[in-house]
Amino acid sequence: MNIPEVVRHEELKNWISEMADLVKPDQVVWCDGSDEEYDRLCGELEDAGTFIRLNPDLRPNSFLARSDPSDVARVEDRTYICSLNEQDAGPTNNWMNPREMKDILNGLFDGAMRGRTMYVIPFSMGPLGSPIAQIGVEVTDSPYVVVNMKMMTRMGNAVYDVLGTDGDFVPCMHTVGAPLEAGQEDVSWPCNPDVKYIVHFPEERSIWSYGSGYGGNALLGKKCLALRIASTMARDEGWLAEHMLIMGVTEPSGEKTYVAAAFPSACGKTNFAMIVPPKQFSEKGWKVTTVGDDIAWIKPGEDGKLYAINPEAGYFGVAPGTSYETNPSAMESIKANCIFTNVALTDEGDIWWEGMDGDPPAHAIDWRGNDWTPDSETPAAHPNARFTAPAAQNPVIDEEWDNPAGVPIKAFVFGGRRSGTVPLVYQAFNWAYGVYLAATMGSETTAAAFGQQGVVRRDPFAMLPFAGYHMADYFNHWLDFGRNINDPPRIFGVNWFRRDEDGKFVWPGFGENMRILEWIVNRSHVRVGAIESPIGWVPRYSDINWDGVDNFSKADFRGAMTIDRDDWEKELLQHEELFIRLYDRIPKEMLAIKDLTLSAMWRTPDNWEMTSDPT
Ligand code: SAT
Ligand code: MN
Repeated sequence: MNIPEVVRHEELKNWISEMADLVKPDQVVWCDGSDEEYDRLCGELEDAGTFIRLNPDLRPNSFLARSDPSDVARVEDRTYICSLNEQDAGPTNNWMNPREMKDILNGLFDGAMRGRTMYVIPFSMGPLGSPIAQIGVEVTDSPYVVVNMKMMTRMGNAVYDVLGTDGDFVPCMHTVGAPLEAGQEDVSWPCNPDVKYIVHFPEERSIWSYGSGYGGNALLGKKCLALRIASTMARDEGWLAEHMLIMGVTEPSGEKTYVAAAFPSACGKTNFAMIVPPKQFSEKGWKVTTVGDDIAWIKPGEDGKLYAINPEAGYFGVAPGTSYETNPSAMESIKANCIFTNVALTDEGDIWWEGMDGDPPAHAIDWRGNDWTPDSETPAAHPNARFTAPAAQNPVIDEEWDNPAGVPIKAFVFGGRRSGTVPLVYQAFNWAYGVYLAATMGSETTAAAFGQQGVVRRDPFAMLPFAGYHMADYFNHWLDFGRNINDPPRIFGVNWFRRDEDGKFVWPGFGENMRILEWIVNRSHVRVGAIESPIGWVPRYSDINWDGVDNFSKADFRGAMTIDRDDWEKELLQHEELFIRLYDRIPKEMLAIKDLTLSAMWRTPDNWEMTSDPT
């Protein structure tokens, strides 16, 4: 094996040669992260039929990949947290004894890269050398993974300088699990349709992934390292690894406030991170800029403030529904130099998906490679089709997004998709109430039928599939963390998805969310009023800036803000179900706050009008 000179880390070299002995590839390639390497690999992917080069006039230097229909999303039921003790993984994670799991994996990985190339990918999650960043090294037999990692992380030789001779790194093993026998022809998307394992060893801080080439199953820097492993590091070391976007909100005065927000998958996180303020705001000088759209790592600074970085360097965004109407900055970000997976191909050699601006094409090739017309019964793009785009192409990227020191966070926002019960916006009374708010957040799994509520899945902190340890310990870590900060960020809940009795959304959403964001920013600087409701502080109609709105009445606002006692009694019972599931380690604060909220509900008079202006 030819080890490049830049690699001076004995432990890393040993690990790579051990792995090569195990998986038995035809050759080992140490990736340098250069543009030349990227172009060469994209060319090879084209030759192999994995990539289709898009029309260079319409979508320069961009490619389409179609995955195997069995390999289109993260596989939560195949994802494991293999801590030494089962209790440490908690009831919300799959667990197996680490020794048993190692036996399985060693068997599966033995010879798994036969007939293929083993790539070694050095990468940094976060700006190189940032005190908040972490280094990983991924070994993979998928060149598709290599080129995606180049966009999603800081990848390349510079990582070895940071690593030196004895720096820490997270070893990430990945194989598509499809070895090639001599003479066997490859397929365009190799994977193992029958066997998949996405495995984390939190004590050892290592990741093993087998059988999938898609997204978070295979790009191991993202959900596996930056959330599951990092959350355990954060617990042990006193910081936070969160499923949050980070945005900068600039006011007409020039003051900028950074806000971090957590939403479960498919609640429009990327859109919110790139929100376009309504004309009445932008004309006055309001601006929103993006630090990150998916993950935040947050550490207390010497000055007592909390500093956040986006550990990623690209966006792996859901394509369907993305348009100039819903997210112009995302559309600008994907004009060139992108990889598209499982979207449709137009006759002109461009991409298309459901929800894109304009009319659907009269004919296209769908994500399975079949002819498609608007009359077809199946969608042209897979619902989980993705774009991979460099963050630097985002026209509203924050100027501090790459700052190794991070940006100071002033507010945390938590939101789910709820057709009822949860008001448009409310602010937790204090840190512990905020932890409660986040711990009990939920989202509806299925689109709600008219007038009916869908099924609510509790998704604490939007971390249900991503917490690398016992969820109740995670709540405890948040409580502890807040105890040690003098002036912690304020915590808010939002719900853009409430519906009326006719099933219609009560809040217009999109750019109008800026009005709620302004209140959040003002509240986090303690400079606007609010009134007390049983669940937290809420704005009066007059506390929100309605400039330029003529079709949202005070009554509409009341509809969006209602906190109904019967609904909340049911809601609190559902919180209790979550707590019972986590009973062995649930912090007593959670139970106390539930009881306090219930008694506050009962102390509130029946005719209480929280949206009335006290004049
Ligand atoms: O595939 S990813 O895990 O990167 C995205 C997602 O499913 O949230
Ligand atoms: Mn996500």
